[in-house]
Amino acid sequence: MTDEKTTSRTQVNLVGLSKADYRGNPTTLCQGCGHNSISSQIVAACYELDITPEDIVKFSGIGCSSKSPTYFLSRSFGFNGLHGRMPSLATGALFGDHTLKGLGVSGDGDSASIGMGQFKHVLRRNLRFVYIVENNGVYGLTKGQFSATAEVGLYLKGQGSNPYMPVDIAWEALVGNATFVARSFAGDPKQVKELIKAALSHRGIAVLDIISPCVTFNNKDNAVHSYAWGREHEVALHELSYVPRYEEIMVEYDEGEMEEVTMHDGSKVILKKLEHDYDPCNRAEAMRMLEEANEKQWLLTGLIYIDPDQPSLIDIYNLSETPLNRLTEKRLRPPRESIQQVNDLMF
Ligand SMILES: Cc1ncc(C[n+]2csc(CCOP(=O)(O)OP(=O)(O)O)c2C)c(N)n1
Ligand code: SF4
Ligand SMILES: [Mg+2]
Repeated sequence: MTDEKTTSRTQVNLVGLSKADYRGNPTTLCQGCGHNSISSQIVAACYELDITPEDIVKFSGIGCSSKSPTYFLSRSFGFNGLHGRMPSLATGALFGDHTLKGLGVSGDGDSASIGMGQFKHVLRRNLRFVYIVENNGVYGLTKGQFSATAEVGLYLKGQGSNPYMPVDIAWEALVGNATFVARSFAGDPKQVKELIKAALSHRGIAVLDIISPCVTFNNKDNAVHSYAWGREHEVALHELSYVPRYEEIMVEYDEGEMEEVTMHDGSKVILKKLEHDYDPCNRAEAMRMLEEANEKQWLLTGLIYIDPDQPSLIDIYNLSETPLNRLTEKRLRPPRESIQQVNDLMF
């Protein structure tokens, strides 16, 4: 056994678990698939945040990406839904038990094609939910057809040239009133991990559009969703380090201005700014930056937008502190007098 493996088995976090307790089954995806790298960062983020795996519930739709919840957090409950239907499944389950943290993995086909309607509506409801789109520009599972996020003019063997303009997941999330919008690249594991940690602490919908290359069907160097293009064009909005409340604040970057964003639950996202003085609370500026990035062909990564103050779906319905699925029959059944009062009001 290597030193690294021994350490990861023996070192435990604040809830007494080792990193191995957060892993899932061995992956069956292609070697080098970006989705595998994202699964590893979900494992690392949950371990570092000291989350008890049983407090998370996983969701997905259909696709290679949607298979990946099997490869992390095997101690958490998981629901593999129908194609494009992850949001309604998650809404129902989290409404039933709002004490669980919801984490969903979808694909660009699953969210930007068949599931676009569901995607848009879960945003405006502000469900407390981490919504990861593993975006590779193709339908990987069904052998590489263009998805709605593929760039116009992309040429793929067996598909020809894509004639359509692409859907931009981050843009759709922003105009759809998502309260947390971020973009990253599977080849940048540190940024992916920090963004997942921040998303897990957000009290509303957190959309992470992660460019995740399909090494089998869409990884030519000139393709926007490839490793080579991503590495060459990535422009980070800021260096990002998420620091939970109970950890000592450590800053590992040398220079530059710092900005602290206070989330609804008091936790913090610490941003180190590069030369551009970027404010992720400014929605209009976020839109302008995305538009400029598209024009200049930058892969803009980092926390693009956050609004920690919007009420979530659970706040809007003013649900009882005890989750609905744990209310006893006695508490669910109103007394005879209350029913009489309602009836009296109606007739
Ligand atoms: C209702 C329905 N229509 C079509 C399919 C076929 N199908 C399975 S996965 C998929 C696309 C998956 O693409 P994406 O979400 O991008 O995931 P990836 O495999 O690229 O990770 C399609 C069209 C299906 N399973 N169900
Ligand atoms: S076909 Fe593409 S998306 Fe699917 S597992 Fe292989 S590399 Fe990943
Ligand atoms: Mg895809």
